[in-house]
Amino acid sequence: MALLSFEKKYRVRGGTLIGGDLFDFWVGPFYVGFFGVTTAFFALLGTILIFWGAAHQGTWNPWLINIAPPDLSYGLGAAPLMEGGLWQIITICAIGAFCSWALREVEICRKLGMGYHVPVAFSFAIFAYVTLVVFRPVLMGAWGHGFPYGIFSHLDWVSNTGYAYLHFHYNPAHMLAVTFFFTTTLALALHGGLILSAANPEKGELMKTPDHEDTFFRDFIGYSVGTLGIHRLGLLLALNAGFWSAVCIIISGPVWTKGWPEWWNWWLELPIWFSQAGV
Ligand code: UQ2
Repeated sequence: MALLSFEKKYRVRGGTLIGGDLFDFWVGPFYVGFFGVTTAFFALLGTILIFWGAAHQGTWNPWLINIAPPDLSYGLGAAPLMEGGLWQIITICAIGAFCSWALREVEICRKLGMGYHVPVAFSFAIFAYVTLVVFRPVLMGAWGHGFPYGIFSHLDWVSNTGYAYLHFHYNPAHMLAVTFFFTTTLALALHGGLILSAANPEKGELMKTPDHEDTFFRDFIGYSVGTLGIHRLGLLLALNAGFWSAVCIIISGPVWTKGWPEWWNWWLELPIWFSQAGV
């Protein structure tokens, strides 16, 4: 179907979650929708508040702008605007914008009669963010455990939080998350390379088909995961990367308060080792 007739067929009203026909229209190429409006509202307000906070701090150096969460002494209460209150409102704006964006994806999926894979995937990213700034701080009893909004400041937070558990790479969930991140890049590199190699033939030759893609990997490693399979695999790998990232940070503090290297003592304590007298 040509693009123009496709749009004529599918750019129709309906499929909205709330509000009915309100905002159920397009502005140029963009679908507006109720959640487009709420996304714009939260994103704009949050961004303005970051700039407002920067103005009060007296730095416009983009590397140094820092909107910090409240001091731990405020616990889970509301803090004064310039002492973490701004961070609290900006966090609400961020969550409002991210969730609105996900629901906007849902509405567009419904209009087109597609599956919800994209909003489901995005929800894993939202879950990882909300774990950092809401779930873990709530479990640890203070908003001050959230990470600060700033380029260098959030890097310092990651480093400090890592060292608080002595060596974060010994965190088993962190190991899983890192492994999934790397495997995602491996899968995307293989897939991107394979598609481009088939789609870019020698000058004057025709583009190759998926049979060539299958055959390359069958010749190469005796197995092809398939054209649909590689996308299932990619989604599975990417979602696991985000999921285990959230798990690795939520267990650091609420579940395990010691250094992560010490967690592995269960291995040394297995009753399978030859005992030494008195040990
Ligand atoms: C494949 C296939 C694709 C692909 C890729 C493969 C025709 C176009 C990349 C090969 C992938 C395999 C064998 C899985 C590798 C496993 C991990 C965990 C990275 O067979 O089908 O479709 O893009």
